[in-house]
Amino acid sequence: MVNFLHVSDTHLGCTASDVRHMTIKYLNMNFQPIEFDFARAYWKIITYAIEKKDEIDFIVHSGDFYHYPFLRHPHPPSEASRNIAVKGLKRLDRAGIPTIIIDGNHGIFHSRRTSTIQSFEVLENVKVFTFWDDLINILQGNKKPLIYNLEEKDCIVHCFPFVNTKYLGSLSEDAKDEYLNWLKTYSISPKDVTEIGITHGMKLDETLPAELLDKDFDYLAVGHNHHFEKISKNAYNAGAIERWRFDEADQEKVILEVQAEHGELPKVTPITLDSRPMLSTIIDANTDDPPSAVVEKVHKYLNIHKLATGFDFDSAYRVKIGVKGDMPHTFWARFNAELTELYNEIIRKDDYNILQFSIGRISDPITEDLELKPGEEVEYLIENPEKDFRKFIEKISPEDYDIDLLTKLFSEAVKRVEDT
Ligand SMILES: [Mn+2]
Repeated sequence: MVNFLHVSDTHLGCTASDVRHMTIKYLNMNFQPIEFDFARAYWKIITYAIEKKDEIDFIVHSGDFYHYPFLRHPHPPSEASRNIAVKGLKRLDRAGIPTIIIDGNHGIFHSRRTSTIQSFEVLENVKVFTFWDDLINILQGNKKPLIYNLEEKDCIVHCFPFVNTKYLGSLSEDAKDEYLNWLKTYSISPKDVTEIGITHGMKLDETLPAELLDKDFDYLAVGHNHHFEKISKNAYNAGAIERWRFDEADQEKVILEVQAEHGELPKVTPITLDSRPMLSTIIDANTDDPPSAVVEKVHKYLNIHKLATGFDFDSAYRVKIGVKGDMPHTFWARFNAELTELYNEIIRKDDYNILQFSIGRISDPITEDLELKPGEEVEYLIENPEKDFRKFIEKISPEDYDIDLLTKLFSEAVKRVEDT
Protein backbone atom coordinates (compact mmCIF):
# COMPACT_ATOMS: atom_id res chain seq x y z
CA MET A 1 0.00 0.00 0.00
CA VAL A 2 1.14 3.55 -0.72
CA ASN A 3 0.11 6.89 0.81
CA PHE A 4 0.63 9.99 -1.23
CA LEU A 5 -0.54 13.51 -1.93
CA HIS A 6 -2.19 14.40 -5.21
CA VAL A 7 -1.63 18.09 -5.96
CA SER A 8 -2.58 19.82 -9.20
CA ASP A 9 -2.78 23.12 -11.07
CA THR A 10 -0.61 25.17 -8.69
CA HIS A 11 -0.46 27.92 -11.38
CA LEU A 12 2.44 29.68 -9.67
CA GLY A 13 2.83 33.20 -11.06
CA CYS A 14 -0.86 33.55 -11.96
CA THR A 15 -1.85 37.21 -12.17
CA ALA A 16 -5.17 38.96 -12.81
CA SER A 17 -6.33 42.31 -14.16
CA ASP A 18 -8.32 44.97 -12.26
CA VAL A 19 -6.33 44.48 -9.05
CA ARG A 20 -4.87 47.03 -6.63
CA HIS A 21 -1.38 48.21 -7.47
CA MET A 22 0.64 46.77 -4.65
CA THR A 23 3.53 44.47 -3.88
CA ILE A 24 3.26 41.85 -1.16
CA LYS A 25 6.37 40.76 0.68
CA TYR A 26 6.20 37.07 1.55
CA LEU A 27 9.14 34.85 2.61
CA ASN A 28 11.38 37.71 1.52
CA MET A 29 10.02 37.67 -2.04
CA ASN A 30 7.92 40.32 -3.79
CA PHE A 31 4.58 39.16 -5.15
CA GLN A 32 1.73 40.78 -7.04
CA PRO A 33 -1.88 40.36 -5.88
CA ILE A 34 -3.42 36.98 -6.84
CA GLU A 35 0.06 35.69 -7.66
CA PHE A 36 0.59 35.90 -3.91
CA ASP A 37 -2.53 33.82 -3.19
CA PHE A 38 -1.25 30.95 -5.33
CA ALA A 39 2.22 31.20 -3.75
CA ARG A 40 0.75 31.12 -0.24
CA ALA A 41 -1.37 28.06 -1.04
CA TYR A 42 1.68 26.34 -2.57
CA TRP A 43 3.82 27.07 0.49
CA LYS A 44 1.14 25.73 2.83
CA ILE A 45 1.00 22.50 0.84
CA ILE A 46 4.78 22.12 1.01
CA THR A 47 4.69 22.71 4.78
CA TYR A 48 1.84 20.23 5.17
CA ALA A 49 3.77 17.58 3.21
CA ILE A 50 6.91 18.10 5.32
CA GLU A 51 4.89 17.75 8.53
CA LYS A 52 3.45 14.50 7.22
CA LYS A 53 6.67 13.18 5.73
CA ASP A 54 6.59 10.02 7.85
CA GLU A 55 3.12 9.17 6.58
CA ILE A 56 3.43 9.97 2.88
CA ASP A 57 5.52 8.05 0.39
CA PHE A 58 5.55 10.60 -2.44
CA ILE A 59 3.72 13.49 -4.10
CA VAL A 60 2.22 13.56 -7.59
CA HIS A 61 1.55 16.85 -9.39
CA SER A 62 -0.81 16.52 -12.35
CA GLY A 63 0.27 19.56 -14.34
CA ASP A 64 0.11 23.38 -14.70
CA PHE A 65 2.83 23.91 -12.11
CA TYR A 66 3.36 27.46 -13.42
CA HIS A 67 0.70 29.70 -14.97
CA TYR A 68 2.89 31.34 -17.64
CA PRO A 69 3.74 31.12 -20.49
CA PHE A 70 0.16 30.67 -21.64
CA LEU A 71 -1.50 31.36 -25.00
CA ARG A 72 -1.14 35.07 -25.78
CA HIS A 73 1.13 35.57 -22.77
CA PRO A 74 4.49 34.09 -23.87
CA HIS A 75 6.50 35.57 -20.99
CA PRO A 76 8.22 33.40 -18.36
CA PRO A 77 6.90 32.96 -14.80
CA SER A 78 7.78 35.84 -12.46
CA GLU A 79 11.01 35.70 -10.47
CA ALA A 80 9.08 35.47 -7.21
CA SER A 81 7.11 32.44 -8.40
CA ARG A 82 10.24 30.76 -9.79
CA ASN A 83 11.97 31.45 -6.51
CA ILE A 84 9.24 30.04 -4.27
CA ALA A 85 8.83 27.08 -6.61
CA VAL A 86 12.41 25.86 -6.19
CA LYS A 87 12.53 26.74 -2.49
CA GLY A 88 9.47 24.56 -1.93
CA LEU A 89 10.77 21.68 -4.03
CA LYS A 90 14.15 21.89 -2.30
CA ARG A 91 12.39 21.41 1.05
CA LEU A 92 10.64 18.29 -0.26
CA ASP A 93 13.92 17.07 -1.73
CA ARG A 94 15.76 17.47 1.59
CA ALA A 95 12.94 15.72 3.43
CA GLY A 96 13.39 12.82 1.03
CA ILE A 97 9.85 13.01 -0.39
CA PRO A 98 9.87 11.93 -4.06
CA THR A 99 7.88 14.40 -6.17
CA ILE A 100 6.69 13.57 -9.67
CA ILE A 101 5.48 16.43 -11.89
CA ILE A 102 4.07 16.36 -15.43
CA ASP A 103 3.52 19.11 -17.99
CA GLY A 104 0.06 20.63 -18.23
CA ASN A 105 -1.01 23.09 -20.90
CA HIS A 106 0.45 26.09 -19.03
CA GLY A 107 4.15 26.83 -18.56
CA ILE A 108 5.56 25.63 -21.88
CA PHE A 109 7.64 27.65 -24.36
CA HIS A 110 6.39 25.96 -27.51
CA SER A 111 8.55 28.07 -29.83
CA ARG A 112 11.65 27.01 -27.90
CA ARG A 113 10.35 23.49 -27.40
CA THR A 114 10.98 23.49 -23.69
CA SER A 115 9.07 23.44 -20.42
CA THR A 116 9.44 25.69 -17.40
CA ILE A 117 9.53 22.65 -15.09
CA GLN A 118 12.55 21.07 -16.85
CA SER A 119 15.17 22.50 -14.48
CA PHE A 120 13.58 20.89 -11.40
CA GLU A 121 15.39 17.71 -12.37
CA VAL A 122 18.57 19.01 -10.74
CA LEU A 123 16.89 17.97 -7.48
CA GLU A 124 17.52 14.32 -6.78
CA ASN A 125 14.04 13.47 -5.53
CA VAL A 126 12.11 15.46 -8.12
CA LYS A 127 11.20 13.79 -11.39
CA VAL A 128 9.57 15.69 -14.24
CA PHE A 129 7.93 14.45 -17.43
CA THR A 130 7.50 17.06 -20.11
CA PHE A 131 5.80 17.32 -23.48
CA TRP A 132 8.85 18.30 -25.51
CA ASP A 133 11.58 16.21 -23.87
CA ASP A 134 9.66 13.07 -23.00
CA LEU A 135 6.44 12.69 -24.92
CA ILE A 136 7.77 13.83 -28.29
CA ASN A 137 10.68 11.44 -27.78
CA ILE A 138 8.19 8.59 -27.56
CA LEU A 139 6.43 9.64 -30.74
CA GLN A 140 9.80 9.68 -32.49
CA GLY A 141 10.22 6.00 -31.81
CA ASN A 142 11.65 5.67 -28.32
CA LYS A 143 8.82 3.65 -26.85
CA LYS A 144 10.19 3.57 -23.31
CA PRO A 145 7.25 4.36 -21.02
CA LEU A 146 7.41 7.48 -18.86
CA ILE A 147 7.57 5.84 -15.47
CA TYR A 148 8.91 6.49 -12.01
CA ASN A 149 9.62 3.28 -10.16
CA LEU A 150 9.32 3.31 -6.38
CA GLU A 151 10.78 -0.14 -6.02
CA GLU A 152 10.91 -0.21 -2.23
CA LYS A 153 7.17 0.56 -2.18
CA ASP A 154 6.23 -1.88 -4.96
CA CYS A 155 4.74 1.04 -6.83
CA ILE A 156 5.09 2.35 -10.37
CA VAL A 157 3.97 5.84 -11.41
CA HIS A 158 3.06 6.15 -15.12
CA CYS A 159 3.18 9.68 -16.52
CA PHE A 160 1.13 11.12 -19.38
CA PRO A 161 1.92 14.83 -19.91
CA PHE A 162 -0.77 17.07 -21.45
CA VAL A 163 -1.31 16.54 -25.16
CA ASN A 164 -3.54 18.55 -27.45
CA THR A 165 -4.02 16.18 -30.36
CA LYS A 166 -4.93 19.08 -32.67
CA TYR A 167 -1.55 20.63 -31.90
CA LEU A 168 0.16 17.28 -32.51
CA GLY A 169 -1.59 17.10 -35.87
CA SER A 170 -0.08 20.46 -36.78
CA LEU A 171 3.43 19.18 -35.95
CA SER A 172 3.35 16.19 -38.22
CA GLU A 173 0.82 14.06 -40.02
CA ASP A 174 1.67 10.91 -38.10
CA ALA A 175 2.11 12.37 -34.63
CA LYS A 176 -1.53 12.18 -33.61
CA ASP A 177 -1.90 8.56 -34.74
CA GLU A 178 1.40 7.63 -33.11
CA TYR A 179 0.21 9.13 -29.85
CA LEU A 180 -3.21 7.47 -29.83
CA ASN A 181 -1.63 4.18 -30.78
CA TRP A 182 0.90 4.50 -27.97
CA LEU A 183 -1.96 5.03 -25.50
CA LYS A 184 -4.00 2.18 -26.93
CA THR A 185 -1.17 -0.32 -26.74
CA TYR A 186 0.23 0.98 -23.45
CA SER A 187 0.09 -1.85 -20.96
CA ILE A 188 0.58 -1.69 -17.24
CA SER A 189 2.45 -4.56 -15.72
CA PRO A 190 0.46 -7.57 -14.51
CA LYS A 191 2.77 -7.91 -11.51
CA ASP A 192 1.67 -7.42 -7.94
CA VAL A 193 2.60 -3.74 -7.77
CA THR A 194 0.51 -0.61 -7.18
CA GLU A 195 0.05 1.24 -10.47
CA ILE A 196 -0.51 4.99 -10.37
CA GLY A 197 -1.16 7.12 -13.45
CA ILE A 198 -0.79 10.91 -13.77
CA THR A 199 -2.31 12.98 -16.54
CA HIS A 200 -3.63 16.44 -17.40
CA GLY A 201 -6.82 16.69 -19.40
CA MET A 202 -10.60 16.76 -19.36
CA LYS A 203 -13.42 15.30 -21.37
CA LEU A 204 -14.95 18.70 -22.14
CA ASP A 205 -12.12 19.76 -24.45
CA GLU A 206 -11.24 16.20 -25.50
CA THR A 207 -7.84 16.18 -23.83
CA LEU A 208 -8.55 13.25 -21.50
CA PRO A 209 -8.31 10.17 -23.71
CA ALA A 210 -10.73 7.34 -22.94
CA GLU A 211 -7.77 4.98 -23.42
CA LEU A 212 -6.32 6.25 -20.14
CA LEU A 213 -9.56 6.02 -18.17
CA ASP A 214 -10.02 2.45 -19.37
CA LYS A 215 -6.68 1.26 -18.02
CA ASP A 216 -6.54 -0.61 -14.78
CA PHE A 217 -4.70 1.94 -12.65
CA ASP A 218 -5.07 1.63 -8.91
CA TYR A 219 -5.33 5.42 -8.97
CA LEU A 220 -5.34 7.89 -11.87
CA ALA A 221 -4.34 11.42 -10.80
CA VAL A 222 -5.90 13.95 -13.16
CA GLY A 223 -5.41 17.72 -13.49
CA HIS A 224 -6.68 20.46 -15.86
CA ASN A 225 -10.25 21.01 -14.65
CA HIS A 226 -9.87 23.48 -11.78
CA HIS A 227 -12.80 22.02 -9.91
CA PHE A 228 -12.22 18.96 -7.69
CA GLU A 229 -14.12 16.02 -9.12
CA LYS A 230 -14.28 12.25 -8.84
CA ILE A 231 -14.15 11.16 -12.48
CA SER A 232 -14.58 7.43 -12.01
CA LYS A 233 -14.06 4.81 -9.33
CA ASN A 234 -10.28 5.10 -9.66
CA ALA A 235 -9.74 8.51 -11.30
CA TYR A 236 -9.82 11.85 -9.47
CA ASN A 237 -9.34 15.39 -10.68
CA ALA A 238 -7.77 17.33 -7.80
CA GLY A 239 -8.51 20.84 -9.12
CA ALA A 240 -6.47 23.99 -8.67
CA ILE A 241 -5.02 25.21 -5.36
CA GLU A 242 -6.59 28.69 -5.62
CA ARG A 243 -9.29 30.41 -7.66
CA TRP A 244 -8.17 31.73 -11.00
CA ARG A 245 -11.28 32.90 -12.83
CA PHE A 246 -14.59 34.16 -11.55
CA ASP A 247 -16.46 31.05 -12.66
CA GLU A 248 -14.60 29.37 -9.77
CA ALA A 249 -16.20 31.72 -7.21
CA ASP A 250 -18.12 28.97 -5.42
CA GLN A 251 -15.49 26.26 -5.69
CA GLU A 252 -13.70 24.91 -2.67
CA LYS A 253 -10.04 24.21 -3.42
CA VAL A 254 -8.35 21.04 -2.19
CA ILE A 255 -5.41 18.69 -2.40
CA LEU A 256 -6.01 14.96 -2.09
CA GLU A 257 -4.55 12.48 0.34
CA VAL A 258 -4.63 9.09 -1.34
CA GLN A 259 -4.19 5.53 -0.14
CA ALA A 260 -3.78 3.08 -2.99
CA GLU A 261 -3.08 -0.60 -3.18
CA HIS A 262 -2.77 -3.13 -5.97
CA GLY A 263 -6.19 -4.43 -6.97
CA GLU A 264 -8.11 -2.21 -4.52
CA LEU A 265 -10.16 0.94 -4.94
CA PRO A 266 -8.27 4.02 -3.71
CA LYS A 267 -9.20 5.81 -0.47
CA VAL A 268 -9.25 9.53 -1.20
CA THR A 269 -9.48 12.30 1.40
CA PRO A 270 -9.76 15.92 0.22
CA ILE A 271 -7.84 18.45 2.35
CA THR A 272 -9.49 21.86 2.06
CA LEU A 273 -7.28 24.89 1.34
CA ASP A 274 -8.08 28.48 2.30
CA SER A 275 -9.16 30.53 -0.71
CA ARG A 276 -9.54 34.26 -1.10
CA PRO A 277 -13.28 35.06 -1.12
CA MET A 278 -14.81 35.87 -4.49
CA LEU A 279 -18.14 37.47 -5.39
CA SER A 280 -19.64 37.52 -8.84
CA THR A 281 -22.99 39.05 -9.71
CA ILE A 282 -25.05 40.68 -12.42
CA ILE A 283 -26.77 44.02 -11.88
CA ASP A 284 -29.70 45.08 -14.02
CA ALA A 285 -29.50 48.54 -15.51
CA ASN A 286 -32.72 50.28 -16.31
CA THR A 287 -32.40 52.92 -19.02
CA ASP A 288 -35.13 55.00 -17.39
CA ASP A 289 -32.75 55.56 -14.50
CA PRO A 290 -29.73 57.83 -14.61
CA PRO A 291 -26.35 55.99 -14.62
CA SER A 292 -25.90 57.09 -11.02
CA ALA A 293 -28.75 54.73 -10.10
CA VAL A 294 -26.65 51.80 -11.34
CA VAL A 295 -23.69 53.01 -9.31
CA GLU A 296 -26.05 53.19 -6.34
CA LYS A 297 -27.01 49.55 -6.89
CA VAL A 298 -23.34 48.58 -6.91
CA HIS A 299 -22.75 50.37 -3.60
CA LYS A 300 -25.81 48.67 -2.16
CA TYR A 301 -24.52 45.26 -3.26
CA LEU A 302 -21.10 45.92 -1.71
CA ASN A 303 -22.75 47.10 1.51
CA ILE A 304 -24.95 44.01 1.73
CA HIS A 305 -21.76 41.95 1.59
CA LYS A 306 -20.21 44.15 4.28
CA LEU A 307 -17.34 45.32 2.12
CA ALA A 308 -17.42 49.00 3.08
CA THR A 309 -15.22 48.20 6.06
CA GLY A 310 -11.85 49.52 4.97
CA PHE A 311 -9.13 47.64 3.12
CA ASP A 312 -7.41 44.69 4.76
CA PHE A 313 -5.21 42.67 2.40
CA ASP A 314 -5.55 39.33 4.18
CA SER A 315 -9.35 39.30 4.13
CA ALA A 316 -9.95 41.40 0.98
CA TYR A 317 -12.40 40.12 -1.67
CA ARG A 318 -12.24 39.66 -5.40
CA VAL A 319 -15.43 41.09 -6.91
CA LYS A 320 -16.87 41.00 -10.43
CA ILE A 321 -19.99 42.84 -11.45
CA GLY A 322 -21.62 42.54 -14.84
CA VAL A 323 -24.10 45.25 -15.82
CA LYS A 324 -26.97 44.01 -17.93
CA GLY A 325 -29.80 45.82 -19.58
CA ASP A 326 -31.31 47.14 -22.75
CA MET A 327 -28.92 50.04 -23.02
CA PRO A 328 -28.57 52.38 -25.97
CA HIS A 329 -25.02 53.41 -26.81
CA THR A 330 -25.56 56.92 -25.43
CA PHE A 331 -26.49 55.53 -22.03
CA TRP A 332 -23.38 53.40 -22.00
CA ALA A 333 -21.13 56.31 -22.93
CA ARG A 334 -22.46 58.32 -19.99
CA PHE A 335 -22.28 55.32 -17.75
CA ASN A 336 -18.63 54.68 -18.62
CA ALA A 337 -17.48 57.87 -16.93
CA GLU A 338 -19.36 57.02 -13.74
CA LEU A 339 -17.94 53.52 -13.92
CA THR A 340 -14.34 54.73 -14.10
CA GLU A 341 -14.96 56.94 -11.09
CA LEU A 342 -16.48 54.04 -9.19
CA TYR A 343 -13.59 51.74 -10.15
CA ASN A 344 -11.03 54.27 -8.94
CA GLU A 345 -12.92 54.85 -5.71
CA ILE A 346 -12.91 51.15 -4.95
CA ILE A 347 -9.50 50.03 -6.15
CA ARG A 348 -7.38 53.12 -5.37
CA LYS A 349 -8.86 54.18 -2.03
CA ASP A 350 -9.01 52.19 1.17
CA ASP A 351 -12.75 52.43 1.92
CA TYR A 352 -13.64 49.01 0.56
CA ASN A 353 -12.19 45.63 1.44
CA ILE A 354 -11.68 44.72 -2.20
CA LEU A 355 -8.45 43.54 -3.85
CA GLN A 356 -9.78 42.96 -7.37
CA PHE A 357 -12.72 44.82 -8.84
CA SER A 358 -13.92 43.98 -12.29
CA ILE A 359 -16.96 45.81 -13.62
CA GLY A 360 -18.31 46.07 -17.13
CA ARG A 361 -21.25 45.62 -19.35
CA ILE A 362 -22.74 42.34 -20.39
CA SER A 363 -24.09 42.78 -23.87
CA ASP A 364 -27.43 41.42 -24.85
CA PRO A 365 -26.54 39.63 -28.07
CA ILE A 366 -29.94 40.39 -29.58
CA THR A 367 -30.01 44.14 -29.26
CA GLU A 368 -26.29 44.81 -29.59
CA ASP A 369 -24.11 44.91 -32.66
CA LEU A 370 -21.51 42.21 -32.82
CA GLU A 371 -18.86 44.89 -32.93
CA LEU A 372 -17.11 45.63 -29.63
CA LYS A 373 -17.17 49.18 -28.44
CA PRO A 374 -14.01 50.83 -27.12
CA GLY A 375 -13.30 49.90 -23.53
CA GLU A 376 -15.48 46.82 -23.55
CA GLU A 377 -14.16 43.53 -22.31
CA VAL A 378 -17.07 41.29 -23.08
CA GLU A 379 -15.11 38.06 -23.17
CA TYR A 380 -13.94 38.56 -19.62
CA LEU A 381 -17.42 39.24 -18.34
CA ILE A 382 -19.39 36.39 -19.82
CA GLU A 383 -19.84 34.01 -16.93
CA ASN A 384 -21.14 30.99 -18.74
CA PRO A 385 -20.87 31.32 -22.53
CA GLU A 386 -22.67 28.05 -23.15
CA LYS A 387 -25.68 29.05 -21.05
CA ASP A 388 -25.79 32.52 -22.60
CA PHE A 389 -25.61 31.10 -26.09
CA ARG A 390 -28.41 28.64 -25.39
CA LYS A 391 -30.58 31.45 -24.02
CA PHE A 392 -29.86 33.52 -27.11
CA ILE A 393 -30.63 30.72 -29.54
CA GLU A 394 -33.83 29.82 -27.70
CA LYS A 395 -34.92 33.44 -27.83
CA ILE A 396 -34.61 33.68 -31.61
CA SER A 397 -36.08 30.13 -31.73
CA PRO A 398 -34.93 28.82 -35.09
CA GLU A 399 -37.46 26.01 -35.35
CA ASP A 400 -35.59 23.96 -37.91
CA TYR A 401 -32.41 23.82 -35.89
CA ASP A 402 -31.18 21.45 -33.24
CA ILE A 403 -30.52 23.74 -30.25
CA ASP A 404 -28.56 21.10 -28.34
CA LEU A 405 -26.26 20.51 -31.28
CA LEU A 406 -25.76 24.23 -31.95
CA THR A 407 -24.93 24.80 -28.28
CA LYS A 408 -22.47 21.94 -28.33
CA LEU A 409 -20.77 23.29 -31.46
CA PHE A 410 -20.60 26.75 -29.92
CA SER A 411 -19.15 25.39 -26.70
CA GLU A 412 -16.45 23.48 -28.57
CA ALA A 413 -15.56 26.54 -30.63
CA VAL A 414 -15.21 28.62 -27.46
CA LYS A 415 -13.06 25.93 -25.83
CA ARG A 416 -10.75 25.93 -28.81
CA VAL A 417 -10.06 29.62 -28.62
CA GLU A 418 -9.89 30.09 -24.88
CA ASP A 419 -8.37 26.80 -23.71
CA THR A 420 -7.94 26.19 -19.97
MN1 LIG B 1 -4.82 24.59 -15.06
